[in-house]
Amino acid sequence: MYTQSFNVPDADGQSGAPLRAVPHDTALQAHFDAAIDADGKIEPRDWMPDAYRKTLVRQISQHAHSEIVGMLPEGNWISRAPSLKRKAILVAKVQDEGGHGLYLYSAAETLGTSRDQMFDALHSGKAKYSSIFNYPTLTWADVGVIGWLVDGAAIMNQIPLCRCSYGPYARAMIRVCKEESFHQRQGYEALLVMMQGTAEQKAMVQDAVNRWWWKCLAMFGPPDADSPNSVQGMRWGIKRISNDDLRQKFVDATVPQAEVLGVTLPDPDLKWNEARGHHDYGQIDWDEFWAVVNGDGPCNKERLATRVKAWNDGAWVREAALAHARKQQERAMKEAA
Ligand code: BYC
Repeated sequence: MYTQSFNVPDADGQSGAPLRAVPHDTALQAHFDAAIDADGKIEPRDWMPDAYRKTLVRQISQHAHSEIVGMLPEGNWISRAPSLKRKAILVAKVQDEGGHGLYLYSAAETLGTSRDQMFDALHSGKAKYSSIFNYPTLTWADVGVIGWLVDGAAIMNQIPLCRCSYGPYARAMIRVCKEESFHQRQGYEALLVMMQGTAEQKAMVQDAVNRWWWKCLAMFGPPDADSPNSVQGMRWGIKRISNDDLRQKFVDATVPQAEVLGVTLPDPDLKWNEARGHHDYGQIDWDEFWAVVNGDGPCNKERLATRVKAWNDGAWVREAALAHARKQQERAMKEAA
């Protein structure tokens, strides 16, 4: 998927490493601006301002980390899924999230950062990943609610990224969104089944919705007025819809789904506003959001420790794979000689 973008010739018509060392030049800047203004795509071999590159590395690597850490809360339920069917669905979903992380690391690599650098940033606690994955999954209903609400929020945020100005990111997001749509539906369907079950099952679903609703609204990021990266991100066509507008779209889309499901969204201020043509909703606890983003959520330490352990435990697999690749290459060279 990404390799095709390496075929785009650079300013000298040569191919090779990304153009990082090209000095700032007004003609190059003008060319870049014109491409952005025309809603065109920027490809890895195109000249781009350093700040654009840095913003993309920040966002794409955070996104990749979110997918990888996002495997943990649900992975926790694979061994306890209530039936073989639910287990097979959950295994496939968690595996998809791992795949999304890999597409996204590949997209970030086209910007000249290495996977090792990105992993180091995650494992040392320097890199951010989505706040939502620092909360525990207490019951089976949490798995359904993650599919319905967390993946639902993720799709709302990610569909506009399919039109992001950076080609490799936009193309990765097209596939990610298709898979996320299956994730959202499987979660909603699992909840529909539970809501036709016993009073205890219904209460379990309502309890999970109560615990996840506000965290999902916060997932879209700080209010536009407090979002330092938004204005430039929108100017560059990386972000297409603002944090607040996406949050509003999510609320409006979710209210009727909650009605069909038969659950109450835990917000006494949630009501349709005829004049705005949208639902009004209550105050998000931004102090809690920033505490979680800054490492102080209920599961931050556990999530990071699990990832670091998985990385360390997997060292022998990486070494073996590299040794195997080296041997294969040596054999191929001998045969060719
Ligand atoms: N959590 O200026 P802002 C998934 C940070 S994976 C943590 O608005 P921006 C799934 C933000 O990074 C879902 N941090 O930033 C996987 C910035 O800090 P830095 C992940 C957050 O970039 C498995 C600061 O706050 N999706 O769905 O313009 C299973 C100020 O924010 C959060 C993506 O990553 C947060 N929630 O907008 C199931 C999508 N929100 O970097 C599901 C791609 C904000 O300046 N990312 N921050 O230190 C984006 O669309 C944008 O980066 C954001 C933030 C909307 C998240």
